[in-house]
Amino acid sequence: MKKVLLTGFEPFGGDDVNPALEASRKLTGWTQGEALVVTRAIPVVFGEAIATLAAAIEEEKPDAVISVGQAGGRAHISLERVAINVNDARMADNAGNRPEDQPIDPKGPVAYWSTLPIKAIVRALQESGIPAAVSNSAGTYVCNHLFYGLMHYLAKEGLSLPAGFIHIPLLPEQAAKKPGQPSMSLDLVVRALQLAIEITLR
Ligand code: PCA
Repeated sequence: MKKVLLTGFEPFGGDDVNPALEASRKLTGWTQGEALVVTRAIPVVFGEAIATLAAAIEEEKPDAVISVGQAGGRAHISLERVAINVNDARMADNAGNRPEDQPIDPKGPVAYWSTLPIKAIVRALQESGIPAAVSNSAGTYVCNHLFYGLMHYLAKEGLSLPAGFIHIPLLPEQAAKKPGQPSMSLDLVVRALQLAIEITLR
């Protein structure tokens, strides 16, 4: 059995749900083939987000880590390619922090690549009828921050395991309050994450 740590962010920015948290809850304890999924909720707070994830990795000793966040405005599942060493918040996080133009770690490299098989996941999702694409920017808010923190932590600890970040669209009930915004059902998002997990462990 291989353990996959799947994380989902808490709600932020005035929303009362985050599809990433909802999807991760649905997948808690999911097993299929080689996979056992353990999950954690991640606060939308600079610094705390990375600390929460690092503690979870130490505790769970996973074979793979997939972090998930909401990306309003995106119509597809986004397999993030790269995490960059910057915090530049367009709005305050859930603790009121709003860093601008700051490095996440002044001594860290400029960027890290995802080590998930992003192209294979995109192909599998598309073949299953799920809109998906590679994304070349996870933004500069808490999602990119967590993604960078994840890859930096693994590098510093000398852990080479598949790890990366997936952005998902809003839920239909969120989009209903934001006319014109694309959305995706929770069932489809859950299916997409199951496929991503299966392909990552293959
Ligand atoms: N999305 C935000 C932070 C938390 C989340 O789910 C982002 O894309 O940075």
